[in-house]
Amino acid sequence: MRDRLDCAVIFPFAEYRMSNQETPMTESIDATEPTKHSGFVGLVGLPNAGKSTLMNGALQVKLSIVSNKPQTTRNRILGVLNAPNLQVALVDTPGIHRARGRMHSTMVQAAKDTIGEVDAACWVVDASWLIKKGQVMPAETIFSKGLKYMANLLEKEKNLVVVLNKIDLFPKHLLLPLMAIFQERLPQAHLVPLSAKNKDGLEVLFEVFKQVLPEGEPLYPDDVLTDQTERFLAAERIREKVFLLTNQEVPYSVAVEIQGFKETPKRTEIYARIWVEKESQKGILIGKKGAKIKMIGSQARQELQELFGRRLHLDLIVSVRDNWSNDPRRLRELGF
Ligand SMILES: Nc1nc2c(ncn2[C@@H]2O[C@H](COP(=O)(O)OP(=O)(O)OP(=O)(O)O)[C@@H](O)[C@H]2O)c(=O)[nH]1
Ligand SMILES: [Mg+2]
Repeated sequence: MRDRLDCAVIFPFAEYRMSNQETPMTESIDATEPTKHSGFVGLVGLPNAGKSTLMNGALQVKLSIVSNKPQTTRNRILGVLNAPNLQVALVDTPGIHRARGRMHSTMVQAAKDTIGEVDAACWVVDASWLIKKGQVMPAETIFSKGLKYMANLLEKEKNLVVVLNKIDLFPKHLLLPLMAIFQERLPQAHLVPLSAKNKDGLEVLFEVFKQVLPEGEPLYPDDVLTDQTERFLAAERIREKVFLLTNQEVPYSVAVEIQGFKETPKRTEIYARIWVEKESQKGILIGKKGAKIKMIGSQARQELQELFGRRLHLDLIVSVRDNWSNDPRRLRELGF
């Protein structure tokens, strides 16, 4: 696992493709070989739809953080999926929403930019939201507000997959009428109902990826998992625990900065600073007698030990930086 994580693959995709995908014109094609497909697929959609859960389920590794709160993912995260005759460079993106503040605008822009840069867009929809009182909502209600915006954004996409996610939450007989509504709005789309959480329907999704992606050899060696560093993954796992263990505005006011990452013969030592925007948030994050921050630290440490496959020491400090999420310089320093 460890060596798989240490790679760094640089965006933008187009440049990567040009330097890696040139096949000599003279190469002969063996007709008996099954056709291979590869390319970039952007996982896009509204917050909380299950994009990161889908990415993790497809990769069978927890790479992106997940929570029941919207706007969990803040960056584009590449995860390389290898299946028989298929390699998909999946790009998890922040949920597209009406952004307030500089950090959220940057997140939404990154998600929207992804659509234009990938070979195929995979729109992940929380289908359970479209069922009310045991019935599928009318099309005009479905395609109002956020889903209307997404459908408009994607209607010209030739290579479009629409994942109707969270099918474990409603009766199966509602799927056909729901699919008919999406097919009418986006006739070119391949529709795939699935449950990312239960990994139910992923095989069908992989077959659809073969249909929408170009023929070609894998873009990455098969031991490459992501473009993210261990430092980033560590910061994210800490942030996930903050999302899961705090409420209201606290998760949205938090950034995690790794200030030290040391390998010793016995263990990895990680020194992280959790930034908040107000003293009151610092108090909440630390909790009574430090109980909350201890819980965040111990849960993050356990998971990171598993992910990195070695013993880990995790040191967390909470500091206040007023309005960091609107400060362009701070945002750049924090990787936005
Ligand atoms: N029941 C059910 N829950 C799901 C499914 N997929 C995702 N979830 C839950 O939905 C919530 C949001 O999942 P995420 O994967 O974080 O959603 P996201 O689209 O990445 O959200 P953002 O990063 O905020 O844009 C979490 O609580 C998941 O456990 C599913 O198939 N079924
Ligand atoms: Mg996410």
